[in-house]
Amino acid sequence: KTQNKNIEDYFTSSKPGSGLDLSKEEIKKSFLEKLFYGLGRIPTVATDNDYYSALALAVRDWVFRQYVRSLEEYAEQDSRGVAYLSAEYLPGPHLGNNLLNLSITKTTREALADLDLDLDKILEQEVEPGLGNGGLGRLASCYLDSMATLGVPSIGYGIRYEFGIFNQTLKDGWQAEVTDKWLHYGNPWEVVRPEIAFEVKFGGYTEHKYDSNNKLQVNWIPDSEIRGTAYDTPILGYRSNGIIMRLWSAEAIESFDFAAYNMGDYYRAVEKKMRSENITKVLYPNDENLSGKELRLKQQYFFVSCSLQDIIRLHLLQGRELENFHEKFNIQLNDTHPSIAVAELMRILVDIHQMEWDEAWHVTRHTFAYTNHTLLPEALEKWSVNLLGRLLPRHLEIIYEINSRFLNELRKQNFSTEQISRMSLIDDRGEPSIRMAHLATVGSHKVNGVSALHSRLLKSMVLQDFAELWPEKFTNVTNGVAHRRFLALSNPGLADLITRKIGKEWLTDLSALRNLEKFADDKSFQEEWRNIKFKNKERLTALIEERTGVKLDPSMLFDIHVKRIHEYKRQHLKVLHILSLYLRLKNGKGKDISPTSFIFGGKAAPGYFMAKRIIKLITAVADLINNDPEVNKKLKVVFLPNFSVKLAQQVYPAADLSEQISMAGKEASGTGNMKFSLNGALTIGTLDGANVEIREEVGEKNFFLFGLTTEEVQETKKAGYHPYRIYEQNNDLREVMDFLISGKLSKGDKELFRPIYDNLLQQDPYLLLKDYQSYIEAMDEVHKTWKDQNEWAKRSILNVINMGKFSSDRSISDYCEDIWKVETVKVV
Ligand code: CRA
Repeated sequence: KTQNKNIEDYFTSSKPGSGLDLSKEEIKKSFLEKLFYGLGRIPTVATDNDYYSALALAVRDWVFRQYVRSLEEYAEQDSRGVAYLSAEYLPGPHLGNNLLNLSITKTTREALADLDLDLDKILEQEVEPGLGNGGLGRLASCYLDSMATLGVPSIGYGIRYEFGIFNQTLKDGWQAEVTDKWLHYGNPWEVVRPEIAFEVKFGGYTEHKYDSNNKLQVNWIPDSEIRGTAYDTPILGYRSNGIIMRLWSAEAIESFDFAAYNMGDYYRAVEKKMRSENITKVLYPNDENLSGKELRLKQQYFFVSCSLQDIIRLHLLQGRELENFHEKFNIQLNDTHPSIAVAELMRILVDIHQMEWDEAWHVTRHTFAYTNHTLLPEALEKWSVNLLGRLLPRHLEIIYEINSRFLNELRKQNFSTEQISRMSLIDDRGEPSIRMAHLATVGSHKVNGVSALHSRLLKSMVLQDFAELWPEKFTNVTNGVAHRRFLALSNPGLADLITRKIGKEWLTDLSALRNLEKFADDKSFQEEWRNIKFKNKERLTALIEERTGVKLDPSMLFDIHVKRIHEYKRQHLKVLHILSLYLRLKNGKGKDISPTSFIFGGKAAPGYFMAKRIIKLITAVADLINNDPEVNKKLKVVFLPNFSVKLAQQVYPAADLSEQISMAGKEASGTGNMKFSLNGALTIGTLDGANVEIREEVGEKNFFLFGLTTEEVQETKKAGYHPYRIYEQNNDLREVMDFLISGKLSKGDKELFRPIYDNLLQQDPYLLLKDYQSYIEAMDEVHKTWKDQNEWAKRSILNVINMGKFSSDRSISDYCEDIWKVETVKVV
């Protein structure tokens, strides 16, 4: 660390000014300076991407101002901090959101117009970082937004994947994956910190020795080592603090293979370098069986190890002792992906800093908190003992030690052998493996689910034994969404109307939307409301036509199902409904059907056979219906490829109906459900995840409910479920099902959709047939309600104004109070 009095004096005397509310002239000047001298471009050669980069660089400076001001505040207050560990982030485009948070969107638009440039065109240039799969990654980004806005001293740690989630295209109606090259045109938002770099070890063996004080000393002798370098992206809150998202990128340690190098085997040395850099090359698309994937475990340990080393560095830099590490830092584990951190912190404290085991364990347990995001058995992470022991031999020993102490405790408390083997961190039925959720639970002081229902099920099913042992450890934090991005930024029409009526308070307190209640019945307000929705639908219609060639009619009901494609989310139940409408129309029984456009979007994991076939089914149904003049005035179907945050921002504002139709008990929370309602869509849904709470908030009348409850699902399965019987008894359903294998969807190929047909008739694990009739009836109710446009508008308004609870600001406040116990410090 260099001491430079002059610079320090300058810094303290010229307190960094605010980055907010800049003037048109300031913006213009910075933009042009970045273009000319930051990028070295002259007007004759500058491209749209140069304009985008120049503006991004200018904006980044202002965001950093807010960040620097925040750091000063935190240092002064000596606050307790939060490190959010997440293997995934989906920030979405940064530029528009930062302009909004700096309150300079309008001024920037004017500044650029003076230069004959169009802000919207420049915004369009941004390629978003696709560093996540879906809900979990997007949630992490919403949380960074709210942590910044609320002034939580915090940092988000993750992985800088060179290739993020694949881009989805359609080939002959099937999903085809294309590599995501988000860094191709550079990334103006990040700053590399070559001096914030840590070494991470892998493999090898351990040596156990007693030192002169007869204390056991364990030495890990790895067989390879790589370096992780920090890349920082500043994240700005709304007219508030800046925080850092710090992503680690792997690189080889040059000197590692000196032997080979010196022997003249230059190529082998470089080859090895390339291999170690593989660690952060690509994000794993989820839903596949990841348990054997060595590189995935390497990614997890790599980013955890870098992050912990960094947090400890920050702690020691402030002259503190490790004994009170937990009093200064909270580390939140976003699912089990970073849960190896429990063993890693123990290793650092015990092996490197010579702390006694018991004290280290006390510090560790009080540092971590764990959020569970899923009950799906196939998604609960387990690592084979064999693999983990080979990659992380010392961690395996530590996990065994944690486990043996834990199980001893249980024995002392007279737990049964059966219970003890259920709770063990090691599952030794079959190939021995480590239950990462157990490791995270034992190593944390709080465990939370992501909706009231999910947290309840977590306690009564997956972690039941633990919840009985430590009831106070378990809590709920219902998910929330960044309402500034998903309403203020992406639905400017609606945001404007709201602000005109009730002022800007809702931007920082979403529950202020309740002040609109008096307008819910006001006819002229309803009309304005409807006009805004219509304009949003026109915009989406244009985009869909451009991307797919299908032209929708914005006066139709826009019925939208966007999310990852997964059987439990039941996109194929929606398809059965569409086919039932099609057949009704064909049979001349369709007079009650309201003209509807069905819009689907979402990626399937590349190795997920059924999900990919469901996409093909949707596109086949779309081809059939859109090209049939007998029905295509009333029905249109479209699959919008490559769903992303950027696309989502155009989709939610244009929705009339939000499909949230997972089998009850499977969707931990959902967050798309919140974004739809926030933009005035009504929901058709089951009592699953956060749907339950959304329905509570918006009122039963304003939510189309159908389907079995979680308890009924369990009972149905217990009693022995026979989907074939339902098929036999329900004529309409039978007609729809048989249509799947009639060949009419597939140019005569009767086998194409047979896997779906067979699966539903023989197993139907997600109870589509069981919920079918109830869904059809609820949809009929939707179509009836749509015919009364005033009533629909009223319900839409009531949805939006009751969304206060679902801001991620509320979620983060809950985390602060219940789990992190941190004070917020806001700079303005
Ligand atoms: N797939 C859940 O399934 C939830 C998000 C965020 C998920 C969603 O219902 O809204 O997390 N679970 O909490 C998950 O990723 C590993 O588990 C998701 O995105």
